[in-house]
Amino acid sequence: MTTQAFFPKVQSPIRFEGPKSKNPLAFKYYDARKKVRGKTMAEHFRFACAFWHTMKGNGADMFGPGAWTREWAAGASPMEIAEKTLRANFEFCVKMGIPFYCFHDRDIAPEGATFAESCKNLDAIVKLAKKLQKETGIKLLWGTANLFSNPRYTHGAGTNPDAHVFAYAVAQVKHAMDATKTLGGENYVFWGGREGYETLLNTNYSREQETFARFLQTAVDYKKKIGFKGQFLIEPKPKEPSKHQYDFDSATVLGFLRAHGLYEHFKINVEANHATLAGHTFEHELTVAAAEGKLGSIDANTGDLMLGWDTDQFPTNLYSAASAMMVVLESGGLGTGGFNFDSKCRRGSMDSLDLFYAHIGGMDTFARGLLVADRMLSNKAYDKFVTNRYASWTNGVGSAILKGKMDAVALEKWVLKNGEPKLTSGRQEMLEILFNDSL
Ligand code: XLS
Ligand code: CA
Ligand code: CA
Repeated sequence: MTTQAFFPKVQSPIRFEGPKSKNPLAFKYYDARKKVRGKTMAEHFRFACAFWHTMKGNGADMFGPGAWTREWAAGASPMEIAEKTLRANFEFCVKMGIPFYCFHDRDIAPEGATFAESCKNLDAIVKLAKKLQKETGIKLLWGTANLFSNPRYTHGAGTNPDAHVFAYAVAQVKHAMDATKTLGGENYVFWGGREGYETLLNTNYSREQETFARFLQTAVDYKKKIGFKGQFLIEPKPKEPSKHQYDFDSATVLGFLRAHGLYEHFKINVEANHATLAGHTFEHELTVAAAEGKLGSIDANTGDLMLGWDTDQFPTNLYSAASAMMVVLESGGLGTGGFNFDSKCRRGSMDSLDLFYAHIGGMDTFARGLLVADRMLSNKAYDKFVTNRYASWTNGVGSAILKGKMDAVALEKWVLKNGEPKLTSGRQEMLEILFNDSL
């Protein structure tokens, strides 16, 4: 593949060695070919590497700039670095056995002095990416446009008070969608990093809702125009960088799409860390999306509940992964989506070998979560529990209510005749034991 190896400490692809292995550079649970409920683990997860963290990460945090320079991040020009970084991405994915990657336009190619130059840079890198995808078999899970780093987007992109910035953002999305289409991307993501506001003293909320809808509609129209077949995804996040972000959570996004005639065109990309920032669990956000058949893809990471910000850590919590996998299994899987590691190594993990440990840990956590979810859902003591709890809706008065056959008068009559309902335990503690027993 590439002539230069950026990860010489890992000579051959990471293998599955089973739970007894003591090798930290091996999978203990993720066995790509193992079948669970009729699908291989590889098919369940469709894991992806997040270019911006894995390849571009430099240990920066909000109290310090980059702390290290990766082997591929030095070169004579921004384009030379971009090319090396792209090659490192493919080497990493191949060695990890990760079949997909995801990018923002400005991760893979540097922004130029003008819009035209930025487009030219992106086109050149996309050409190389296409070649490397072909050589390695690694595919693009999704592409997106970075509409939040450049100062021009300080007051938003699709919600900017200045129509000039709106126009720029649409032009950038157009080009990023072209790139995603050229690379056979299976999805295209919209994350509204600065689509929100800081203070109502300078904000026309209704106008911003209107222009945001127009922004998304423009993308929908362009998608149709070029025949891009990938799935559009919106990624909710309640705050950070803006104080009030419009795409607060799954429920808010679905309501917004419905209100603006955009519902059929989008699904949701649920990120675990954004769920907890919104005061929800990861599985809650997955459930809300899945309930409407809108669970499109997952950004697999975790926050730190002791820190109030988006730490984008690699997932290690088995309880959370298993809870999430129960929702994924019950909803029938992610379709064209996958599990993208929108996660970064900590500032103190400066060795590029740490990237391997991090991804292995994340993949094993989810693989184990899948096995636990399967055990829990197959447990005879559990599998009918929820169905039975709602049995009153399948016949008698419940079924008549759902069919709209019981108005308030009829229900008053029914209650007068049938008296007080009997209280039934929700058995939460018993179910928690069953869940823990499956771990
Ligand atoms: C930031 C988001 C971002 C999106 C893609 O918090 O997670 O990385 O996933 O723009
Ligand atoms: Ca994300
Ligand atoms: Ca995040």
